[in-house]
Amino acid sequence: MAPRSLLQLLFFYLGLIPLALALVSAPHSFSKEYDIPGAVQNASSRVQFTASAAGPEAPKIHPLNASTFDWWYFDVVSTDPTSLASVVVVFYTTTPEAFVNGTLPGPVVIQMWASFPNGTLFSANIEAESATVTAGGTSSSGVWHGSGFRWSSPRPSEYSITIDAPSIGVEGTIDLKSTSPGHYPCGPIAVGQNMQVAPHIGWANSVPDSAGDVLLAIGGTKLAFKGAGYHDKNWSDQPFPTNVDSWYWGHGSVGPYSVVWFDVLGLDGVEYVSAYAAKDGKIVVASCGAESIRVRPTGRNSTYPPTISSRRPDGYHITLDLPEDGVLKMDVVNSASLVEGVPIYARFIGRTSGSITSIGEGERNLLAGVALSEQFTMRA
Ligand SMILES: *[C@@H]1O[C@H](CO)[C@@H](O)[C@H](O)[C@H]1NC(C)=O
Ligand SMILES: *[C@@H]1O[C@H](CO)[C@@H](O)[C@H](O)[C@H]1NC(C)=O
Ligand SMILES: *[C@@H]1O[C@H](CO)[C@@H](O)[C@H](O)[C@H]1NC(C)=O
Ligand SMILES: *[C@@H]1O[C@H](CO)[C@@H](O)[C@H](O)[C@H]1NC(C)=O
Ligand SMILES: *[C@@H]1O[C@H](CO)[C@@H](O)[C@H](O)[C@H]1NC(C)=O
Ligand SMILES: CC(=O)N[C@H]1CO[C@H](CO)[C@@H](O)[C@@H]1O
Repeated sequence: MAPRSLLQLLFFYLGLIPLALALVSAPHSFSKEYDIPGAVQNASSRVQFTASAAGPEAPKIHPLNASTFDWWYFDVVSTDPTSLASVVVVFYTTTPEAFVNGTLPGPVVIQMWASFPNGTLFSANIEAESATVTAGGTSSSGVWHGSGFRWSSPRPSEYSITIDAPSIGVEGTIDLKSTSPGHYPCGPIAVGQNMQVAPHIGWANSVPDSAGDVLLAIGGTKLAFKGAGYHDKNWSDQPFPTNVDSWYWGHGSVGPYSVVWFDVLGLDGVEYVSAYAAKDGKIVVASCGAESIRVRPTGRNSTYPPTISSRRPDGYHITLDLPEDGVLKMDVVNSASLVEGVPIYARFIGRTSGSITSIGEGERNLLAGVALSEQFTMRA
């Protein structure tokens, strides 16, 4: 009898292996795969602006038509104060008309920008044949077929971009390990949340801050650095210029806080905002309340609202209302421009400083950090 029960035992434990594997891979087990064709569809798109169980990473536009866009954005900025190194990669599904007029081919395309430690810039666009996105929970992967660019989640809340694109002379990896919980414009990641940061502008920020690790070769020159990484996605059911007058967006750290700001002036004349700050891996504010945040340009050329001719301020002053910690004031001083030659758009690396003012403790200065910011203006 003994050998038989040993065998039974063996089969019992063997039976557990698939179960154990299923449990280990549970975060991925609800993933869904989406195929995005390389041609724009002549159909009305279904567009999602209320969060569902499909999560922040899933495509929000089905199918992509000529007036919609849906994309996935990643960046890393060096945290070494002596370095101007950065990288930005955007996986787009958009027509040239839906975003900003022919600055991009389309509809399935990658845009990449990098800056070397001395500030020298690199940028390239690369077209893909079609795309496949797999998304579930805080994991996703995307393959832009034929471009040499893909990303995946080796573990939940981790993202790894792999590049093998000889046509533009770029290869290597960009890794993000999230340190701050994701959010939607008005609150944490949860089913039922509003996903519009301004009318018709969808936004989901899976990685507000992370430990970023970049190892690239660009035209045979190595670009390797560690820094603050960020990942989000945005989408719309209408062409971008239909709804946006101007906006300020960025992410940065100051003291113990990881901050993401969004301050949009809609074409309807209304200012829409989204405030996010996290500390010790927990959200301290995630709000779209009108008083939760204010972002204004500072220094030279600080016209507000910004116009196409006055578009490059020295920096930004950002005030956030943190419900428990007090009022966070943050100044960003731009130290390098990362995009040249696009009149309606600017992107900067910046250095931050700031203070927190709380009842009882007065105003305390915070340790400096780095930021990556952008502004759009459609105003002549
Ligand atoms: C799109 O479909 C509509 C309705 O079927 C048709 O009238 C129109 O000509 C089509 N447009 C294009 C560009 O194919
Ligand atoms: C695309 O879909 C959107 C949302 O359904 C719709 O408003 C728009 O008219 C469509 N555009 C085209 C060019 O079919
Ligand atoms: C788009 O192109 C039109 C026509 O050339 C031009 O009037 C408009 O200013 C452009 N918009 C942007 C955002 O570049
Ligand atoms: C800046 O760094 C890049 C990459 O290492 C190099 O190719 C370039 O010559 C440098 N430029 C200057 C002005 O030193
Ligand atoms: C989407 O978000 C990224 C970063 O948040 C930003 O670079 C991009 O301009 C945004 N665009 C739109 C149209 O929402
Ligand atoms: C467009 C614009 O106003 N540019 C100004 C930005 O600030 C510098 C320094 O004051 C001026 O020289 C530019 O003319």
